[in-house]
Amino acid sequence: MRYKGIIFDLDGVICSTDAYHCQAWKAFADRLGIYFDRNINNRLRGISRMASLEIVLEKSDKAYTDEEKQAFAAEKNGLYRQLLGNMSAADLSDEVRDTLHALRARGIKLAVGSSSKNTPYILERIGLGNFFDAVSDGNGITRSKPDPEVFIKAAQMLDLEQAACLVVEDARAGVEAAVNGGFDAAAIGDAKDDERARWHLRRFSDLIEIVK
Ligand code: B16
Ligand code: MG
Repeated sequence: MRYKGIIFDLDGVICSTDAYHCQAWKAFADRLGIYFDRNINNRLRGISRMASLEIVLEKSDKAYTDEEKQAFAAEKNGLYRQLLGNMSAADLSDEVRDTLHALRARGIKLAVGSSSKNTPYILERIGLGNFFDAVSDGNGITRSKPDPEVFIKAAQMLDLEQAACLVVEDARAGVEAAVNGGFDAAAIGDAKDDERARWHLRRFSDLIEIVK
């Protein structure tokens, strides 16, 4: 077996909450009259809430205090949580569910490695609250992707060396984090053409072929 463990990014890999992040940032930016588009949104993939806010505010000509920024981050998170509240097990695709079970059946340990502080809530909503062997997320790290901390912690929780784990990512910052940490990366979605990744997934189920 090529890999003993797989560490999955959450937003944009396991589920489509990346679209909800985008919707929430757009609503926030519109309220403040700040320009926001898809390219800006793609720069927010994988990075922390506060770092995302700084990028969104680049298009504003106003200077904001730290207190205002904390309130903005809370506002965006409130909008995002409202969208998450409508999620259910139906928001986990059959393809992702079947692939996860097939990987587990091969004896591969499975973990989440996400920058999101909402990870436990999202996993609960989509019916994966108790599924993963380890969950490393934004609540347990001090440095955001492209720092590899979140993935290194996940590998430690799985009791595996980095070289024995594959990281699956939709963010360029996440692919960079994986490579920085000594992991192989499988890129999907927005990051699928990132040349730093060892594998380029057309679809999530391609993982089954990779681990053979
Ligand atoms: P939160 P991932 C990341 O999750 C998102 O891609 C990124 O857009 C977001 O800013 C970050 O989580 C923090 O999320 O505000 O929920 O704590 O892609 O690493 O699973
Ligand atoms: Mg992601």
